[in-house]
Amino acid sequence: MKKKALILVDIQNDFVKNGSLAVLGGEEIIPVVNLMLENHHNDYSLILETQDWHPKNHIAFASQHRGKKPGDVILLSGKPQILWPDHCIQNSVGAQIVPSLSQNKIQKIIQKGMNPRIDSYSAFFDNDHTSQTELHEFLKLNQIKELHMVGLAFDFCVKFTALDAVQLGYDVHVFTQACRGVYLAAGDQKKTQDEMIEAGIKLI
Ligand code: VGL
Ligand code: ZN
Repeated sequence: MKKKALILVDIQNDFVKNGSLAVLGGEEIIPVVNLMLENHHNDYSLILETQDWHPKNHIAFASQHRGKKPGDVILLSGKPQILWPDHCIQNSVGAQIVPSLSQNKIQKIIQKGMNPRIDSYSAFFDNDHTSQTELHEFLKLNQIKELHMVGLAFDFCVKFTALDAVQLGYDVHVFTQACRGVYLAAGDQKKTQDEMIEAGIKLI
């Protein structure tokens, strides 16, 4: 049997109702994830949570750019970067894991987005792929071959974490009932799903 890990992506106060970057219906995934944790925790060798964890001067915040607002796009080293409202600032309430999530089964938290100069949607690599978190090493150490993912936001951190995971050789399954997306443009949900399926990610 392949060893499996469950990764809960960015289930943090700022991404649910009343959060600064609230994802529509983000809080609806909490009971679904809690049920998975309750009923299926024995299927997993590891259960991890990722945490967006930005310094307050992060370059992806619109507040750091004169005359820019959330949703605007700038070029960073020639690559488009969407600007966001300030969110998940280190040690703030908004950065905390949503308190109604059952956290007693979570064995490790992987933080990301700490470098103020570059964004990091994926829990494996920064967006320019030059530096990586401890996630891959930790999964290798535990001989994990299969990853199941849930969380926020489907079209950003879940997507890029899943895409990197496939690239790294994991068998990746995403439970869409326990995900919600930002969907900046009409059709983004379908586009994200197609992209993930094309990459070999299994959508459940
Ligand atoms: C996320 C935008 C900015 C996410 C994080 O968790 O999907 N999205 N930072
Ligand atoms: Zn962020």
